[in-house]
Amino acid sequence: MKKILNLCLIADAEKILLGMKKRGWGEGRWNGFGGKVEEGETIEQSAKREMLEESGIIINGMEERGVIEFTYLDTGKIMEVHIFHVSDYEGEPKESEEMKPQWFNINEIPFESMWPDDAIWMPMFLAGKKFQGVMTFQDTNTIVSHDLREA
Ligand code: 8OG
Repeated sequence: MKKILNLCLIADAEKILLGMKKRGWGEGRWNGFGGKVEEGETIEQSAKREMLEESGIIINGMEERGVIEFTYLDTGKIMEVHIFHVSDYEGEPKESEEMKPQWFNINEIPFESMWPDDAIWMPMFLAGKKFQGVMTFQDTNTIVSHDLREA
């Protein structure tokens, strides 16, 4: 069954906030903040909830930039991830049980320690473009095919 998830990124021309995932899916990788959409929630509500739970930050303004459907051939998992750009927020990032936040210079994004697809879509995200795509993974480390286009 397809799961719907959100992914929230605070970024401007100089810096981006990432968190080191401390446990579970994506453990050991730098990523934005987010998780599964729960029953009764809109995708935006779930994005705000996850951002607050994982980083202590309250989102005041956000824009959906992209949707990517991921298929993992080894497990049969299908995940639709809605990617948001957070433009207005309150609070300072705080470490949570799931994430250790850190600001990165926009020219020093640690792609080698991130999901391998991030290097593919992040340039469009950072350029303020809207995009949609599909990515097929053999397992969590290996992309076998992808199709990403501006929406
Ligand atoms: O609740 P949970 O920690 O399982 O949520 C997973 C988070 O990871 C969610 O925000 C969606 C995000 N995510 C994936 N796959 C990928 C990916 O390939 N790249 C990035 N950057 N994030 C991903 O599930």
